[in-house]
Amino acid sequence: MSTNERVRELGTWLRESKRTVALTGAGVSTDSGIPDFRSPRSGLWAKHDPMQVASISGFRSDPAAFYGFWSERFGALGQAEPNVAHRVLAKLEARGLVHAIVTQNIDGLHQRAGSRRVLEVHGTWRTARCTTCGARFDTLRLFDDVPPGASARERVPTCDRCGGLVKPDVVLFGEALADDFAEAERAVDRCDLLVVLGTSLEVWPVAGLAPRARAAGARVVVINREATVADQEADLVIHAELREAMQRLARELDVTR
Ligand code: CNA
Repeated sequence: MSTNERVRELGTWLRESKRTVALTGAGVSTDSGIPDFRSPRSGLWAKHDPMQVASISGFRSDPAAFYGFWSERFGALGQAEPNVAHRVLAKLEARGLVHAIVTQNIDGLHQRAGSRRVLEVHGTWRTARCTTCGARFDTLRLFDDVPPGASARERVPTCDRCGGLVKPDVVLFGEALADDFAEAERAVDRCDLLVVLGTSLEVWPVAGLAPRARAAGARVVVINREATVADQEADLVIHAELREAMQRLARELDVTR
């Protein structure tokens, strides 16, 4: 089957389905200029050690190195705009063809594109919390009072109430998932079509949602540039750039406006 035929088949399944859940990952946002983790060369793990910059033990042992990585990323995340994949998913939801988006992304771009039911199972970068007293912060304001030329250690944000270390509300390796995950499992249990987009599906327990959907009797479709862990068990696999696949899908379902 050609990519065109596969996208047409997905269009038919979306029309037939009563409850479709989209499961998205970092690949949905690369066209917005946000690098993913595992793409060869451009992925963040090609340059950074995940255990240093994305684990709770790395955060606790060297918060300055952690924030050295993240404070640069906050700027990029704050400027990113939704792309065609986010926009088509939002339109599909508005037409009743997608019922929920379960996302591993922390960038908030689905909501910015207009999606309403978004379950952020790995949290969000926009807010942060004191690890001691739980006070909440707007991440972008965390660095407001940092003087220019401050050292990496001086840039580590601390709580203005208790002096505790402040951590962004993203789920790091070694941490429990966000509350949204239980809701995501319920949404997947009730769906009859799960469309997996832009994720290698190597991160657990999210990776378990694809076999979970199949066990509940749903069809599983994968759209990704490279092979994923879910391909073998999927009912339909579309290896393509998301921009092209989603544009074709939008034309197929007449949701281009
Ligand atoms: P990943 O393991 O990096 O996989 C991304 C997948 O997307 C890869 O298989 C790529 O081949 C594929 N891909 C990349 N760009 C495209 C494209 N334009 N078209 C089609 N396919 C593409 O990332 P996962 O999401 O699977 O891993 C889960 C991690 C990534 C979660 O913990 C996230 O928090 C984390 N993450 C999120 C963001 C974000 O919020 N935008 C960015 C980077 C990492």
